[in-house]
Amino acid sequence: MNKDLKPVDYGLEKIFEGAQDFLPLLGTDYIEFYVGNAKQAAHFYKTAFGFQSYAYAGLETGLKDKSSYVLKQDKITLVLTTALNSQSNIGEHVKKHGDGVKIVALWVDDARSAFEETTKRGAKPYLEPTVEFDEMGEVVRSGIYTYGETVHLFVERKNYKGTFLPGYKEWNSDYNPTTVGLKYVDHMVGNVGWNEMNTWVKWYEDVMGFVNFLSFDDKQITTEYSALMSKVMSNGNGRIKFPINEPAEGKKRSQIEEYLDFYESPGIQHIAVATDDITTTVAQMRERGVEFLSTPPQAYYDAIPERLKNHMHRFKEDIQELQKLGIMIDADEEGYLLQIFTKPVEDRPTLFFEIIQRMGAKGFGAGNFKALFESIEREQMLRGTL
Ligand code: TYF
Ligand code: FE
Repeated sequence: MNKDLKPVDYGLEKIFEGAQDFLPLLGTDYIEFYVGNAKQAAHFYKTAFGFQSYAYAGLETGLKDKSSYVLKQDKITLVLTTALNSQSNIGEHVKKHGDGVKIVALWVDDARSAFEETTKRGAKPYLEPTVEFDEMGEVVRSGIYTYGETVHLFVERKNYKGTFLPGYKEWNSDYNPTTVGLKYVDHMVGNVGWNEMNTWVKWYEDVMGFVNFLSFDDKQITTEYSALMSKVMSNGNGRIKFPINEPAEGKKRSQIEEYLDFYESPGIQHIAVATDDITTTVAQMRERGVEFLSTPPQAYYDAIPERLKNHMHRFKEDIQELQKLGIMIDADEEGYLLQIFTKPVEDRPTLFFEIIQRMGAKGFGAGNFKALFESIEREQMLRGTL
C-alpha cells in the first residue's frame, strides 16, 4: 500500500485566479444507473467490484414505481434503479439505451444557487430545487441536463444526518463480500456526437465554469484503424474532471461511433475509479469475475523501462506482476500512473470502468492510448463492429 497517496494538485488555481467560482463543487456525490434489473445489478457490483450494501428504496419503503439499491465503497456511491411498471420513464430509458448512467450527482453547499447560476447561463432544467426531509434532516436537490439524456444533479446535504437520502432505509444485507480497495471517482468520460466535442467544451465552460486543461487530437489518438478526439474539462478545485470524446474519421469505425450506435445517443462512456494498490485491487477483481481488456503485447512491457527512464528512481512496481495482471503504465513530468480498463459491463458495447492509481501523474495515460485502443479494436473485431 502506498501510504503517501495524496489528492492530485492540478495547479488550476493559476488558471482560475481572479475568477469567482459561481459553482463550487465539493466532489462527486453519487452515480445513478438506470438498469433492467436493479437487484441483480446490485449483486454484480457487490460480488465483482466489492461495493457494500448501504441503502434501499422500493415497494417495502412505500414506492410504487421503482426500486433503487445504493452501494458504497469508500467515497464512491452507486445507485442502481429499475422501473416497476411499463409506464415508467426509467423503463423507457433502459429500452433506448440499455443499462447506463442517467445521473452524475455533484455534491454542493447550495443546490438552489447551483440551479440558478447554471440555468441562467443556459442549462436546460431537469429538476427545480426540491427539498426532501425526514426525522434526520433535509436534503435539497436540483438538476440540469448535459449531453444526451444524461443529468447533473446538485445535492446539498449539509443539514442531513440520515442514510443516503430521505425516503431510503438502511440496507442491512446478509451477503457482504469484502471491498477491493476502490477509493474515489477520479474522472467520468462522456462520448458525444460527430463534431460536438467543442460545443460541449463550451457548455462546460459557460454553464458550469469549468476549464479545458488537456486536449488530445486525432493525430495523437489514432491506431491503424480508428481515431477519436478528447478534451478534459475540470472544475476549479480539480475534484471533478470530465473528459469529452468525439469520434474522428479513420480507416474503420471509431470505438466512439460504436458506442453512439449502441447507446443510441451521447452518454457516459467510462467511470475511472482510483485505488492506492492497483495490483491487489485488480487481482481480486479478476478472481471475482471482472473481465478486463486483453493485455498489451510483450513489446509494450519490454519498452516500459525506456519509456519510464526519468522516473525509474521512484518506480516501485514489479513490471512482471503488472504484465501478469494486464496493468498499463504511463508517465508525465510529475510522475507515473497505472491503469487498466474493463470490458463493457453490459451486453451493449457501451459503459466500462477504468481502475487507476496515480503516482504523481496528472495525465490520463496518453502514452497508453495506442495499446489501449488496439485492445479495444480486438474486442470490436470479435463483435464484428470494427
Ligand atoms: O479518460 C481518458 O482519457 C483515458 C483514455 O475511449 C481513454 O482513460 C480515452 C478515450 C477512450 C478510452 C480511454
Ligand atoms: Fe479515463
